[in-house]
Amino acid sequence: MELEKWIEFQRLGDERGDLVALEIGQQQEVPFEIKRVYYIYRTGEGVSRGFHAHKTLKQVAICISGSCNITLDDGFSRLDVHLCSPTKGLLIESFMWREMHSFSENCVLLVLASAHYDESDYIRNYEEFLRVARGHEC
Ligand code: T46
Repeated sequence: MELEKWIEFQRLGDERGDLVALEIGQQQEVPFEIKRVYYIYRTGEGVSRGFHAHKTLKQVAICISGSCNITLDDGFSRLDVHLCSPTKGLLIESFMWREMHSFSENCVLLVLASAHYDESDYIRNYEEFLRVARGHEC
């Protein structure tokens, strides 16, 4: 499976600065209907987050300020991806283990999600993830 999938958003900038519009229901670039938006900010120095996969949820993560790294793992290979652009969204598919590291002090990570929050959709145990992801792939 290709781990790194990016979506480019149009920058509607002018001499005053930049603007990106994400219209719910109109956003052709996002390959799912956006049901939820959340953002992660004020992450402490050295703090890592994530360490889970989702059974069905698809997401697009956009670093709208600062930078962070996301490690993606499909159960077969791992890739560290650097996010630092408000016009580039990282598509995170279901059955993809993710870890977020190296948040800059000013990092704001905006996430578009395909479903409402549901704790039962999370796989938080890595060994369980490997079993499911490898079985899922075959
Ligand atoms: C993901 C990565 C990129 C809610 O109540 N509603 C929500 O929509 C979310 C996202 C979280 N929460 C609660 C659940 C926890 O009590 O907020 C708390 C922190 O969530 P969590 O520990 O899952 O946060 P992260 O940063 O580890 O993971 C989050 C998303 O949960 C996850 O889906 O892919 O960001």
